[in-house]
Amino acid sequence: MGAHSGKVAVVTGAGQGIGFAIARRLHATGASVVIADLDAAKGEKAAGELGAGAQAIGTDVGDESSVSALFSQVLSAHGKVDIVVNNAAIVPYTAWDDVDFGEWRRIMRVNLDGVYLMCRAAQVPMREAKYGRIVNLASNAFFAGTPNMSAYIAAKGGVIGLTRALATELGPYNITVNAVAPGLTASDGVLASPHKDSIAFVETLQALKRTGTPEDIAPVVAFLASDAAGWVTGQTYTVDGGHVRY
Ligand code: 4PL
Repeated sequence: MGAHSGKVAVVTGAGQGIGFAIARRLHATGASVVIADLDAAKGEKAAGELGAGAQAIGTDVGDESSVSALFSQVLSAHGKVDIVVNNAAIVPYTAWDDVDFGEWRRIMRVNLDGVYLMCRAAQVPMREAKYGRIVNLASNAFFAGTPNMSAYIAAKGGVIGLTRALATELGPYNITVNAVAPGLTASDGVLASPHKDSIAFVETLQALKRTGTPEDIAPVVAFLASDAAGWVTGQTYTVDGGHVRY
């Protein structure tokens, strides 16, 4: 019996990177896992790697009807949703004054509106079941004010705020809402972006002198998504090798 056996979990952005590591962890500990990624082909490939008990549903978290279709499909396949992990995000690397309003909105749409839409849809079946575990991915960049990520940091601050607010709103229904704030992590997205060039410098700021990986993030998400975390809600756990401390 794993920590998530019999549970149904939806993980957004799980076609790669931190999301995939989370999906793999929840699957390994017994959950049926739905990989909700914008890139349907990548999602299918990820689900295929996990095997039985994993499926992919192409989803745009910033689109209300796409999110609604995701939950309809999950509910008709499984009859419930125990765990939702809101991981999908755009991770930009753009100087503040090169971000125009269209780019600002694009990042807000996915990174903040997407979390709102997913939480709003998730709480319907969770309320009915009087059980739910929602884990939102924030970032330690919210605490550090990391350069070249202004819209991302503003959105992640919104995610932390929404996490606190929804913990209050959904607590009476036995739904916990928490956030995990990774630091710079050697994810697929980071390794394909200019962020990879910050790895050596950020390591000098960390208490732990190595590069964080998606496998370092997944167990903390898995804990907050488990029955064992039933007395934890409204919190943000920073998982960054001791980069920021507060
Ligand atoms: C410290 O969340 O937290 C780069 C890229 N550096 O996405 C992040 C730091 C990045 C971060 C992040």
